[in-house]
Formats: sequence, structure tokens, C-alpha cells
Amino acid sequence: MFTLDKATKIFPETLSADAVPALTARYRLLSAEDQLALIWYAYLEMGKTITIAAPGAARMQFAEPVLNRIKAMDFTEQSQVMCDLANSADTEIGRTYANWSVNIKLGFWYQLGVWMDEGIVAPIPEGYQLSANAASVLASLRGLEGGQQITVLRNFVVDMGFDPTKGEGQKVMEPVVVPTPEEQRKKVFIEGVLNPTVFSYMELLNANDFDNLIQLFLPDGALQPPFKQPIVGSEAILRFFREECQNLSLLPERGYSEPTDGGFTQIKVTGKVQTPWFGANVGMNVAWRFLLDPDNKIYFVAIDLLASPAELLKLGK
Ligand code: ECH
Repeated sequence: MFTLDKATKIFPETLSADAVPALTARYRLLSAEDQLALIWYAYLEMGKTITIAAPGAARMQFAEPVLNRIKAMDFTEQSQVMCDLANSADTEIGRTYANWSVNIKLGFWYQLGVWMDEGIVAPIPEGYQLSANAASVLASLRGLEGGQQITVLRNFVVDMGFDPTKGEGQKVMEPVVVPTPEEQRKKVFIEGVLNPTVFSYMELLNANDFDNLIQLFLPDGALQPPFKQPIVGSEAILRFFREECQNLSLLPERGYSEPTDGGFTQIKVTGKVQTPWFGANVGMNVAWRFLLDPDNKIYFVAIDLLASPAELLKLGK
């Protein structure tokens, strides 16, 4: 029979983008000043080729009180707030920040970036010299493909602030959108896969229909996001869907299905995912590794960010 631990090891040949955690670890060793400057430079360079979508009002309302406080500060105080966030210092703003969902955090920095550009918020000092280590992290970041770059940036933003619950607390999140009406939903086609659960998974997630999506899972099922520990149990998975998975675009391409122990089925699908922040500008190469029980309920699904586009074609064992 399957345990969660055994389930995480299905399709062991899948190569995920190790460059992402490696780079994140090197980044964490830098000073706060270096971290902020590095993100600023990376952001400017990326901005030349890809545009980021401005967050909607629903998302920004939660960050607004803190943003307005920062706006009213002088440059020295503003720089201090940003360094405190990068340092995960225990401050009031650091605690508020840590309670926000990922998209509110990203929206907050998006706004600060706009204000830094306009001279309303303290810029990175002109002529700031990155340390040798920071320059080398930036160089490595440049070498990554777009999907990996935005994953690294997202990690940086998620890790900031002071969280006494270490990610276990309930998050302040934007309202959940209504599911796409039935007649506007798109069907997916996956070469090599006919399993109805896998199709429903893709279509329901694309339609933000989280209440029906969660019905595809066993009550003790698990979902493992890229570079994360599995989220276990339908209640926690549903919360994750509402908090972090709105308006994603899943574009599965092909897959491979085979029976495994205990009447279970394992299915690997590869394809692309787009985030609403960058839309069709950035396609992330991913694999879904599904493990379904004999009733076709999801016991486990892992989403991996792939090391390279070549991985899209590696399916069987
Ligand atoms: C400035 C300088 C000072 C410091 C900072 C700055 C601002 C930085 C900003 C950064 C913005 C970054 C953004 C990154 C967005 C990344 C989004 C990603 C999304 C990936 C989603 C995936 C989904 C996969 C899934 C699938 C499933 O089937 C199940 C669910 C799930 C410059 C001011 C900080 C503004 C906007 C990487 C892969 C497919 C697992 C979710």
C-alpha cells in the first residue's frame, strides 16, 4: 500500500529546477541592503522583457494602510522598514506583512516598486555597489529561464517579514473570485491521457471552481507545490486553493499513465502554467505527478517546476 512518503517518490526520474532552491539559499546569506538592491536590479532587467500586471483593488485594500504609513515616512525610515522586512525583524509591520497571503505581499512590493521609480519611496542609493557574493547571485539569476526567475523572486518576497507561526497561521487573503460560468470553461486535451479525474482537475482549477475541485481528492489526500512539503488533508488543500491558486492557467500538453500497487494508478503530465501576474509572457514548465486510488480519487499530486524544457518530453519511468 501507499504511504505519503512512498507517494512523493513516484516518477523518480523527474528533474526539478534545483537552481531555484540553490539560488534562494545563497540569497539568504546576503545582507538586507544587498538583497533589496539585487531584487531591484533583477526587477529592472526583467521589466525590459516582461511586464507584470498591476494588482487589482481587491488585493491592494489589505496592504493599503501599511503602504500609506510608509509613504508618509522620510527616506531613512522607509529604507529601515524595507531592511527590517528583508531581515525578518520582529516589528509591527513585519508581523502584519507575514500574515498576508502571497499575492498581497507581491502587490505590496509591486506598489513600493512603482513608488521607488517615482521617487516617492527611498530608492536604492545611486552607485550602490553589490558585494561580490550578491553580484554572483544576480549573475546566476540572469542565467535562469523566465519561469525559474519569477519563482525565485516570489520566494524572496514570501520569506520576508516576521512570522511567529512559521507559516502555519491563517492568512489575510483577497476575496475568492466566483467560478467561471460553465459555458465559458475550456476543455483541455492531454496527449496520452484519458483519465477523467486528471481532466477534471485541470478544468476545475482553471475555472476557479475550488469547491468541486476538492471533491476529486480523498479526505486524507495530499498536494505538494513546487519546492514545498505536501499539504495534507482536503481542508488544508482547499484553503491553499482559495489563498494561492486563483486565476492560474494550466496548460497540460502530454502524459503517461500506468497501474501501480494496490489497484492505484500513477499518471505523469507535463505542460505549462501561467500566473495572472505575468500571463502568457511567462510559461512555467511543470510536471504533475498524480497518484489515484482504485476509485480514481486523488491520494497525492505533486507539482514540480522542471529543470529545463527537455523534461517536458520525459514521461515514463
Ligand atoms: C522591488 C525592490 C525591493 C524589493 C522587492 C521589490 C519588488 C519585487 C516584486 C516582485 C514580484 C514578483 C512576482 C512573482 C510571481 C511569481 C509567480 C509564480 C507562480 C507560480 C505558480 C505555479 C502554480 C502551480 C500550481 C499548480 C497546480 O496544479 C496546483 C496549485 C499550484 C523591485 C520593489 C521585493 C514586485 C509577481 C512563480 C507554479 C499548477 C501548486 C499553485
